[in-house]
This record gives sequence, structure tokens and C-alpha cells, in this order.
Amino acid sequence: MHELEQLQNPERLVLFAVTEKGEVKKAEDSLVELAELAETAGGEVVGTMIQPLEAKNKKTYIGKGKVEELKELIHETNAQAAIADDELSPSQIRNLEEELGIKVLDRALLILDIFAQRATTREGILQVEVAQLADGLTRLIGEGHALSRQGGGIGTRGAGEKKLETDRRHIRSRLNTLCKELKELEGQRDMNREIRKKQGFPLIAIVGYTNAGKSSLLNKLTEADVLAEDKLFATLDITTRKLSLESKQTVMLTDTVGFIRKLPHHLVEAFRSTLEEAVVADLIIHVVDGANPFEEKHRQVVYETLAQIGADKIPVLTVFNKKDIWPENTILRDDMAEATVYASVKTGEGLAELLAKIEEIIRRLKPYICTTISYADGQKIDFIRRYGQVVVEEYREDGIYIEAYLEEAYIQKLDLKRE
Ligand SMILES: Nc1nc2c(ncn2[C@@H]2O[C@H](COP(=O)(O)OP(=O)(O)OP(=O)(O)O)[C@@H](O)[C@H]2O)c(=O)[nH]1
Ligand SMILES: [Mg+2]
Repeated sequence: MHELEQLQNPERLVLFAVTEKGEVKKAEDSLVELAELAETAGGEVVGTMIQPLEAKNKKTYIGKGKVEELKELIHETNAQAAIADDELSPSQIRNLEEELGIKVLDRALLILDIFAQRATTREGILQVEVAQLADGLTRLIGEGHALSRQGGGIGTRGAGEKKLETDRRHIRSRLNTLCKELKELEGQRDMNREIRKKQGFPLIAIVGYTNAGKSSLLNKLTEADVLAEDKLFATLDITTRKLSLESKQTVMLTDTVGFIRKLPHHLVEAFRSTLEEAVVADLIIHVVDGANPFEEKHRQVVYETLAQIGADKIPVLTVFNKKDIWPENTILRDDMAEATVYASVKTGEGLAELLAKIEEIIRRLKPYICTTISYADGQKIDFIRRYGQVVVEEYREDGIYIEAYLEEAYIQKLDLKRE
């Protein structure tokens, strides 16, 4: 659907979920988020339904009686599509579509659809297509049925979706081609990363739940021009900017794609190289929307995702953001973080403290050296200032006494003797 047409005439959606008895509250929270996702995809939620059930129905996910109820709800609200909060099997989708007479999707397909709409760079587009094809392939296995989403609108966008109409063999060969092309792009990025590492600048990755304010933070600190929006997954591509700290030390700050609960596993795989920006970082800045009632769950998802990609050993500095709109008496803590800052990117409150904390941690992460440099070697000090951090500088008889934080490689390169 065309974006403008979508705005004027959003697709009408009903959301439904099955949950264990006693877990209804959790299911409701998850549906609130599913509704946000649905709106991000350009839809309008016109009804929801939750069924407490011991076991999900193999054929139709919800129970038989509930299918009838859902049918009524669809009829009353004139809905055009129904979205389940859990992953559905292809036969569940097919059976439900037959019973309900409208398009049926699940959370993973919805997220894939949003990613497909938002991808702009070659790499992003390829990553989304890989995720869609891999998702389709998994759903096809054992089904002997081609999953095709027809009729347009949500769940039918992105190059990958069209390919699902062809058979598995084609999907596999297309996946191979795409993966090769992606590998090349990743190779280029690895090289850029290497160059950055060689330059000696500490690398800082900004991570966090989607919509927490990561891009806004990068923009505020570095005057970058990254799209920041009140939408989920505004950022799919990586932006890195230099940031000069008070001490004149330069660090590299990278904005990354947001996390979300039940992030489709194929997306994590396809976006692994993007997410890996966090793995190579010296420090992770974890941005949390402190005003979001589910912030605790969000933090948990972020830490789980970091562990999943192998970035759980890197020090974390947590920023509880959006302080300007926190409800009164908000108390926030993050025991997983090495340090915590309370801030508002919008008003600027707490950002000076954030910069000071970054400085403090980076300083600790970098080796420290005490040395005397002869007056004839004065240019070495310029070098140290640029790539490290001079803490003490005294002009003495035998030369300039320096205490500085500097990477071991530079200490060797400059042939500095430790005192
Ligand atoms: N009130 C308030 N809003 C904020 C603050 N910081 C960011 N926002 C808003 O929060 C929304 C999301 O901000 P983004 O910077 O796009 O969030 P993100 O974490 O990059 O999100 P994704 O890229 O979608 O994962 C935007 O509407 C911002 O204007 C803040 O301190 N206070
Ligand atoms: Mg962003």
C-alpha cells in the first residue's frame, strides 16, 4: 500500500493471543506492544482478544469456540487482518484464514514487515530479505505448501515476501546469492572497523530497546543527523560519529538497531553483523526509556540479546532516559550496569554527568603510563594527547614528565619507557 494511502486509510487490524491461565497480565502487556508494532506498520488496531488456555490449539492456535468469537469481532469491527502475538505454523495460518476469511499474520511476520518498510541501505534491504526468506523456509519445512501472502498491505512487503511464492529450491539458491553479497558488504565494514580500531579511538556502542532514544542521544552528543522518531525500529542501519570528550580525547559513538521482545530469530541472524557493532565495542551505552511502564522487561530483553550475540562481557553504562516525562517518585536501578545515569536527551539534563561517566570508564579501560619525554621528542606529547589522555604534564630539568592513558600499541610505537 502506498504510504499516503496508508495514512489516510490504515489497515484495520484485530490482535489475538493465547496465554496460560495466570499469565493474562503478561499477555496484555505483550499485546500493548504488538499494537504499537501494528501501528508502526501502518495499521489501526480495532479490536483485541486474549484467551487463557492450557495448551495452544494445534490447528487454529486459539480454541474452537474462540475462533467463532474472533470471527464475530472481525465482523463487528470490519477488520481486514488478524495478528497473533506468537509464532503460528503455516497450517495454523491457513486454517485460520479459511475460518476467518481475512489475512492472518503473526508477530514475527509483522516485525519483518516493519523492517522491510524501513530498510533503506543496500545492506539493510539484503538483511531483511534474508530474514524473510529464512523465515519462509522454516515455515515451509514439513508443510509441502507454499506460503504466499496475497492481497497487499501489512505482511506482504519486502523483496523476500514475493520470493516465497516460488519453491524451496529457489529460496535456497536466492539465499545463497544474497548471503554472498552480504558477506562482501560485511567485509567492507570489517575493514572500516579495523581502521577505526587502528586509529586507537575507543569504540562505544549505543544499544537499547526500540524507541528508547538511542538515535536522539547520538544526535544530541555529536550533532549527527540520524532519523529519530516516535516509531519502533526507526533505525536499521549503523551510524558512527566521532565525539570529543572534555579531555580532548576522541571516542567513536555508534548507533545501532533497537531490540524488542520476541525479536524473530531469523532477524537476529540476518542482522548479526549489524548487531556485532556492540560486540567489538569497548563500552556499551544502554539507553532505557525510563518512562515506559515495561522498562524492566525491556532491560531484561536487552541483556538477553546482548548475551545472544556474545556482547555480555563488555562494560555497560546505563542511561535511564526521558526523565522529563517520568511519573513522580520514579525509582530506577540497573544492577547489571557498571554505572547508571539519569537523563533527558530532550532537555539535556544529566548529559554532562553522562559524558563525565563515559570519560571515567574509558580512562579505566585504557592502560596508564608514567614517563619522561626529552624536550627534543616534544612531538610525542602531541601524539599522546591525540590518541590517549594526558593526566599529568610537568616541565622538569630532564624533560617533560607525563602521566597518560594510552594504548599499549602506542606506548611501544613511541618507545616510551615506564617509570
Ligand atoms: N520526552 C522525551 N522524549 C524523548 C527523549 N529522548 C528521545 N525521545 C523521543 O523518543 C522517540 C524515540 O527516539 P529515537 O531516538 O528514535 O529512539 P531509538 O532508540 O533510536 O529508536 P529505534 O531506532 O526505533 O530503535 C522520539 O520520538 C524522540 O523524540 C527524552 O529525553 N524525553
Ligand atoms: Mg534509532
